[in-house]
Amino acid sequence: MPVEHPDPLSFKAWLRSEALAAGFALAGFAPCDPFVDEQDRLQAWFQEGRGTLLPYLDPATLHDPRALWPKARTALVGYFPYARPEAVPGATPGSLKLSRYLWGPDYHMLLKPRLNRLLEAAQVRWPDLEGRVCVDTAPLLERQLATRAGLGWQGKHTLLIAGKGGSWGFLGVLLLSVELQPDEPLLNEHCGTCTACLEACPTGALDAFRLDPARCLTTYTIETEAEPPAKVAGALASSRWAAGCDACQEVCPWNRAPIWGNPTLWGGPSPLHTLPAEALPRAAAQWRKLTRRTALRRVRDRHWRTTLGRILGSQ
Ligand code: B12
Ligand code: SF4
Ligand code: SF4
Repeated sequence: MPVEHPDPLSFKAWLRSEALAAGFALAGFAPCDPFVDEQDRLQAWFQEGRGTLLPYLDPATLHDPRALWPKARTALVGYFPYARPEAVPGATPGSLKLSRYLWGPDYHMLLKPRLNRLLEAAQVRWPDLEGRVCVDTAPLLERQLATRAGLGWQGKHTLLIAGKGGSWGFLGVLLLSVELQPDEPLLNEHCGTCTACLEACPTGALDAFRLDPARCLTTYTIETEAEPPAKVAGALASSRWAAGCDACQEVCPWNRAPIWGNPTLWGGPSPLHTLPAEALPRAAAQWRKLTRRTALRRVRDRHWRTTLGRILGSQ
């Protein structure tokens, strides 16, 4: 007997409403065709050595979602807000700045199970449906997919701005083996003449729509323990961004009244956010205790100590 499929349009509407019910503030649909327009830009980006500190980014496959998974036809892209108005890095006098995205639980752990459950429920409705969940770690141009799905545009700081919803949100992608009608992509960016993020970046890592990871503070505080160049090390010490960095988003006018994260998920400050810098823990056991169940656990205690040493001097 042939397998019965639901009407694709009502299936798509159901998928979107389930994604929203799972905590995504926005969800859109994009085709998984290669990003032909990005190919030259990608090539230039890698030729300039921008990927050197991020060896997991593969220029040969990044432009094509089907290089990651050949069955991919449609991408459901979700935007999951995380910032809270009361979570302001460095608000307590003397404290260091820890990026907003690290204040709560590890987002991989939050988004992946939600998308996996959505896939399982979808497979019940569409019997031979296959899917792949991608949150951050897959070689996939998530922000470009989000733009294609109509969620927003890549600002000059390169992050996805969901219009008035701002940019304080994670992206999660569910690749599906079925072709569903795509949403209208956003064809234009809305940064206009603004250059606030380029000017606010403590290290000069940004030029319009392009970031140099070898100068971004997030690279040195999260991704690698490699020694930053002197100028970046100076900016790290003076800006006091000790884990991640929000400087380019804090100044963005689109973040004036953003979509805020759910308060029950993204809690208030821990001692790591309020202690004076000199009193912050350096011992591994203390670090592990204070970072339990938070995204900060991804930073190894040795790396944390190195960063503290770089900011405070290694006394
Ligand atoms: C590697 C990576 C990093 C690297 C490099 C960042 C980068 N911009 O590429 C580092 C470690 C620096 C980093 C930092 C951060 N990251 Co990060 N990161 C990623 C990751 C894993 C891959 C990104 C990637 O593929 N980069 C490759 C380059 C080539 O892509 P690109 O910057 O878009 O480059 C294109 C543009 O420059 C364009 N271009 C070039 N010239 C021109 C000219 C014009 C006119 C235009 C329009 C475009 C254009 O062409 C290039 C090629 O397509 C993604 C997850 C994912 N799989 O997508 C998360 C991701 C981008 N990161 C995220 C976050 C939250 C951050 C931080 C905010 C964390 C923090 N607070 O510290 C910072 C922000 C720094 C910043 N301003 O981007 C979120 C962003 C959510 C959002 N709203 O957009 C993502 C999507 C993770 C997630 N799943 O939520 N990250
Ligand atoms: S995250 Fe910080 S260092 Fe990196 S580009 Fe943005 S402002 Fe610059
Ligand atoms: S600060 Fe200005 S230029 Fe930068 S992303 Fe926001 S609107 Fe665009």
